[in-house]
Parts: sequence; C-alpha cells; structure tokens
Amino acid sequence: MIILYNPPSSPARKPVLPMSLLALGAVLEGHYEYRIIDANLEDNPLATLLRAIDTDGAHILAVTVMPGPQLMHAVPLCRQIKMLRPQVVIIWGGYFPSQHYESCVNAVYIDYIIRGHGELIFKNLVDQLHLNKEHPKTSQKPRMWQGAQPYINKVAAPAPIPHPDHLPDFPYHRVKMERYIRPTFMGTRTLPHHSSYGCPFFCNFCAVVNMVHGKWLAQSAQHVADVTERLVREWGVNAVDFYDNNFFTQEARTVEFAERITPLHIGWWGEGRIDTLHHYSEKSWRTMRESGLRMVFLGAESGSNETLQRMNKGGNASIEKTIDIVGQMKEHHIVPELSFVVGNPPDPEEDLNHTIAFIRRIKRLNPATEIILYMYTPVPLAGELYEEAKTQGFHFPQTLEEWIQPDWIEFSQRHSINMPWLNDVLRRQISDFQRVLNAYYPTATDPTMSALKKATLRALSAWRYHLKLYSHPLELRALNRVLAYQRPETSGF
Ligand code: B12
Ligand code: SF4
Repeated sequence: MIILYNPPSSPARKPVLPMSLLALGAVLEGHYEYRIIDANLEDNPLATLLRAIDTDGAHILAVTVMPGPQLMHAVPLCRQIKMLRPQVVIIWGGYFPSQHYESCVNAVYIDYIIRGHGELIFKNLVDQLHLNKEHPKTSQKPRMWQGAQPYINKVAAPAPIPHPDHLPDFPYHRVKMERYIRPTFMGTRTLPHHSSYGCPFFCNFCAVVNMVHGKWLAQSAQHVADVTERLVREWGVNAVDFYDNNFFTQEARTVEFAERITPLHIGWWGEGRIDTLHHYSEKSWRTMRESGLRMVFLGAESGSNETLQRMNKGGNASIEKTIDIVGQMKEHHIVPELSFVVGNPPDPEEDLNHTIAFIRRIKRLNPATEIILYMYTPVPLAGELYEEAKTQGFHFPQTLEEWIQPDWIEFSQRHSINMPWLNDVLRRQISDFQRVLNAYYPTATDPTMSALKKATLRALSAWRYHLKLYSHPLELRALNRVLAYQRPETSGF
C-alpha cells in the first residue's frame, strides 16, 4: 500500500484540492493499492499515517512538498515516521525538492527525491521497489530518482514533463470532493483544475522556470471542457479556477474551450500573460466573457520597463501593454488581477515608487482592477535579480533544519523578512501603501463586503489616498480590526 500525503498547505489548513497527489494517484490507479491522505482534513495526521502503516500495511510514503507551511510540517513528520517505522520508504517530490534538492542531501529521513513533474518517474520507482530491483537505500543520503537508476550523490535533472493530454484523468473518487468546494468571486461552488504543465517563458524570479525550462504542454480544449463538464455534472460546481501557470498561451485553445463550456453557464478564472492576451482579438475576448470568464490573474510585475527587462519578463512585456489590457478588460467586464513583485534589488526604494505611481494610474483607469503585491523572493535561477541578490549577501539555507526556521518560512511565503537589500522603513512603506489602497479600493473578491462597509472604508481612507500620505495608517489598522477588510484573493494561492 502506498500513501500519497499532502502536508497542511496553509496555517489555517484551508482545504485545496490536492492535484499534485491526484496526478500521482492517476498513474497508480489499477496497478497498486494506494490512499491519499490530506493533512488539511486530518486532526492528527501522524496518528492517521501510523494507522495506515500498521493496519493497512503501507510501505511507501510519498510526500508533496511546497516551500513554506508544507515544508515546515513535512520535515518533523518524516523524521518521526522514519524513527518510528524505519521500514517505510519515504519519497519527496514537488516544488521544494525540485528547486532546493541540495538542502535535502543530508536528510536521513528521506529515501528518494524526484524533481519536476513526476508522475511517470514516480510510477517507475514504485515498480522498481516492488520488483525488488531497487532496494531501499542503505546510505544516509536520499537518492535522486530519474528513472531506471538512482543518482547517488549526483544531481538528477527534473523528470521529462509528461504530456497532460496523455495522462489518465484525476481519480477524484479517491478524495472527499465536497470538502474542497468553496465560494469564490467566480461562483458559490468552485473547484480547481490544472489543464497544462509549464510555461514557455523564463522570468528570473519565477520557480516555474526550474521545473519546466521553457516547456508548455497542454490538454486539448475538448479535454479541458470535458473535465469542466464533469466537475459541473458530478459535483454541481458553478465555477472553475484554472491553476495553470499560463492558461491562455494558445488563443485557439482558449477560444475553443470557451465556446465548448458556454452552455454550462459557469464562472471561471485563469492565469495568463499580459502580452499574450494583448494579442487576443476582440472576438476572442467576447467569446471568453460570454463563456463566463470573470477574472484573470496577470503578472504585471512592475511599473518600470527597465525592471521588467531585468526580470527577464521576456516576450513583449511592457507597462504600456499593462495599461492597454486593463482598459480592454474594463470594456469586457472581466476583472484584471494584477500581481506586482516589489522590493527588487539593487534599488528597491525607487523600484517601489515607480510601481506605486503605476498602480495609481491603473486604478484611475479601471478601479475594479485587483492589485496583489509580492516581495521579491529569489529562486535559484541564473539571472540578473538573483545575481544582484547574491552580491548583496543573500544565500539560501544549506539544510532543511535551517529552511524551517521562522524567518525562512516567512521568506517562502514571500514576506522576505531578512533580505539584505530591504530595510524596515521600506517594508513598512509597502504594507502601509497596501493598507491604504485596499481601504480606498476594497477588493471585489470579498463576499462579506457590504455597500456600507465599502463606503466607510473609502470615506476614511480618501484623504490619505489623495494626498499620498500612506505612512502609519493607525486609524485604518484599527478599522481593520472592526471591519476586517481583506486583500484581494488570489483565487488559489
Ligand atoms: C494550488 C497551489 C497552492 C495551494 C496548495 C496546493 C496543495 N498542495 O494543497 C495553496 C493555495 C494552499 C498554495 C499555497 C502556497 N503556494 Co502555491 N501553488 C499552487 C499552484 C497554483 C498549483 C499547484 C497544483 O496543484 N498544480 C497541479 C499539479 C498537478 O502540479 P504540481 O503541484 O506541480 O505537482 C507535480 C510536480 O510538482 C510533481 N510533484 C508534486 N508533488 C509530488 C510528490 C511526489 C512524491 C512526486 C514524486 C512528485 C510530485 O509531480 C506532480 C505531477 O506532475 C502552483 C502553481 C502551479 N501552477 O503549479 C503554486 C505554487 C506551487 N505555489 C507557490 C507558492 C510560493 C505558494 C505559497 C508559499 C504562497 C504564499 N504566499 O504563501 C503558499 C504556501 C505553500 C505551502 N503550504 O507550503 C509557488 C512555489 C514557488 C517555489 N519557490 O517553489 C508556485 C509555483 C506558484 C508560483 N508560480 O510561484 N499553493
Ligand atoms: S510567465 Fe509567469 S509562469 Fe511563466 S515564467 Fe514568467 S512568471 Fe513564471
């Protein structure tokens, strides 16, 4: 028996459909006995795991690990399992070990690491373990598995990306689907899907690049529409969030998908690039809107073209296109959800000022635009930003124990507490600006936002916004305690 384990993915343990594990489960289906355990739904995950090992005879524990809360939970849990039940083979995969495998090499409690989109390579390892061709390691170091042979003390390249159109569909019957349905701006019953792997771009702050190296492979429009229709039919959803890194890469696929799902009358959300969508025809926009597209998450990243270039944003990214798209989406009544990466080295202050001025311009043009600010958080990827960060003294932790220290957990969640190029004044500036902005333009994604609450927030923040006096908004902080206004929801993450 194999356990596929999802560590808690947020401090609040908000259940999010564990698609990484559904993808792995799909290739085991019909071949091996397995069970998905989602710690977000468990009171005592360790006890559940020990029961599965002792009673159901589980002998492989495969863990999906993202940086942040998942890692913080996975490290002590796997250490404990290895100590209590050393016979269990522990396999790690997912974004954290794919990026930061070096810090895992001394983790005696991990047996194997698989990098990248791992479903086929994982199945291959499970086969080898079952055929006794691969024996659980005897050394203290985890092995990297890339298929057919282990890499001992060597770095294995990420697994070749399997084509999502050729993989079996998610085995939804293995999880409690009802627990993952939630209300969003898109609809009262929303579930996610992931219809493509990768992204053809190389932005140098983005973790996706190391996973896929510029590849983008997608399910066909028909396939995505079939999955969507199934979610509607079997679980009564009225909205779907597409968690793809870059859903809109191919206009023809998007439009065909939109046409196919129009009769379903659902709402939907996806992530895309501004320059890609900028090329879409008016007809395509209309088709998307008619099919229920309500909001698109777009990486605007910066209010300066120089910074976009330093980020290797690539394609034809420019601030002028961001302005255009925001206007275009207003006409089509689709909400742009723009994310910005602020606090970039070497001059984070000037960088922030440009971006704040730009955000004000966008809000004038299309006040419905949602704004999400992330602190620049390096990823181990060659490029100007990371090189600059290293020059300023930044380096990643060397061990997992370091990674789970509170500062690094904050870092992983893009709060970047101790970056050498940031000072307290700047950090406060960023959060003060956000507080004033979110009060003056309350998010449309907050279902608890009544007209009265909105009017109160606006009235009390107007003078600050107009005079650009963002610092120390104590009255808004106090108001937040009474009226609790949230930052825009990034739909999934
Ligand atoms: C959904 C999602 C979430 C969900 C949780 C998902 C879950 N596991 O329960 C929520 C909303 C909670 C979340 C939170 C966060 N997320 Co998130 N999230 C995503 C998102 C949008 C989709 C993930 C997904 O389901 N993909 C679909 C599946 C099929 O693909 P997959 O997860 O990559 O899994 C494949 C491989 O990774 C691998 N694999 C995965 N696990 C395993 C395990 C084994 C054993 C093996 C062999 C292989 C393997 O094989 C799988 C199949 O191909 C991704 C972006 C993306 N499009 O992938 C970001 C992403 C993973 N998240 C990211 C981040 C930064 C976060 C946060 C830290 C953000 C924050 N500010 O707090 C938090 C904290 C995470 C944590 N708990 O530790 C980053 C990771 C960056 C990095 N440096 O690694 C990503 C890449 C977004 C981005 N573009 O920057 N997230
Ligand atoms: S376009 Fe988006 S997903 Fe692709 S590399 Fe850039 S930031 Fe990452």
